[in-house]
Amino acid sequence: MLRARLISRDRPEDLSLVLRRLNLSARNREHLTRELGYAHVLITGGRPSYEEELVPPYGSKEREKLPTWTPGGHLDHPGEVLLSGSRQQFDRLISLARKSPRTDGLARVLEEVLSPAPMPALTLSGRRFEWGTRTYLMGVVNVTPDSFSDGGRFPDASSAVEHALKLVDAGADILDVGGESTRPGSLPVSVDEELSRILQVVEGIKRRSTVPISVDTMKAAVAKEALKAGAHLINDVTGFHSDPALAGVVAAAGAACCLMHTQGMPKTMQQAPQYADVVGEVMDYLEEGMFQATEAGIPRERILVDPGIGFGKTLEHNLFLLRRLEELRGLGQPLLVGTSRKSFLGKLTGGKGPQERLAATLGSVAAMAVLGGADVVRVHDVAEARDALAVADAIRGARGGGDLYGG
Ligand code: 9MG
Repeated sequence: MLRARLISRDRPEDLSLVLRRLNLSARNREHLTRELGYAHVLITGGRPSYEEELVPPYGSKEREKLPTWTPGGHLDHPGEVLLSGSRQQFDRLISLARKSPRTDGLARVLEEVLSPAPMPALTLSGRRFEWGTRTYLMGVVNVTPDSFSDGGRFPDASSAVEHALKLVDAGADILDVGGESTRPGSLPVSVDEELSRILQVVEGIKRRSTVPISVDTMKAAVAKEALKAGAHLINDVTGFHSDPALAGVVAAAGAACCLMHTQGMPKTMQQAPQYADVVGEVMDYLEEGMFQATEAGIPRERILVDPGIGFGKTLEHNLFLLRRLEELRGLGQPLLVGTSRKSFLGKLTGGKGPQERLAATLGSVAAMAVLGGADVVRVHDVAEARDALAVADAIRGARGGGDLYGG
């Protein structure tokens, strides 16, 4: 699959601030930001012939007007190339590539990563999620007897509802109700069992709050009843790869979905996770799910994607994905990420158990927010995560460098 992956880019907001300090007009600032801003983009799945079709010979003046072209030496990945250059150089390459149907695909993927269209807001239960303004909070309501961090805490539906309402008071923007554990090693449950765990909880929350409700299920039959009971979003940890009827159920209800990546199913997923390119494979998987979703009639603006931290991944895979979330932005969808109390945090903090991972969870949440990586974070400890995000989001949005920077 042809893909442009943004490896790094100067932040246009930061360049523009420095140009403002130099007292340049807004028009000049915009022009210079394009000329000076630099990006590295990795092309995978491209044609080896792109170079001869698009790039003039070495030493020619025309070649200098395009990004530097560094092809990969891999025999088994012949279309890989790293493009490095200013925005102006990329613009020239894009207009050149657009001229022929043989290279038009390259122009399209480059535009997608370098000038991403703003993601339209999502409205759920009357609440607007305006992507890019802050990091939203999804509060976890597990109603499973064996969930890894809070399983068995709620003896009945009404105590789960009470807990859910506390999360809303603490600042949850959406709740995620789950009746089947996805903890590594866990076994599937029947549709009836899953429904008996979640339906009363969804109905109970609905009666007392207008908070948007997500239901974490991979089964179409469960999703159908949950949506009838008033859920607004289906969170499928298999990203529409396990039940072929699920996308149709979500589409028919006009609901939203979160498509998560996993390698394998919970029972065995942590046995020997392996990737040649974890970011690329996660993106391919999520894109397949997005295709199922849109084919079934779910509009793009109602699809969130999630790299599935801890689902068929080693510690190193998890960390690498978190560090490279910016590449996943190339999918053009809001990103939801769940790190809360997960075992990779225990490994990083000397073997702490799930209940002792709050500080580590907050560290991961803040890091993601500062790096601009997640639009929604899925957490157990909403009040604490809200404070961590208040700080991290403010650092990310900081523009007040003093009078010379425009205040
Ligand atoms: C149900 N569930 C457990 N962990 C999760 C995660 O990281 N993301 C999503 N979307 N769901 C999750």
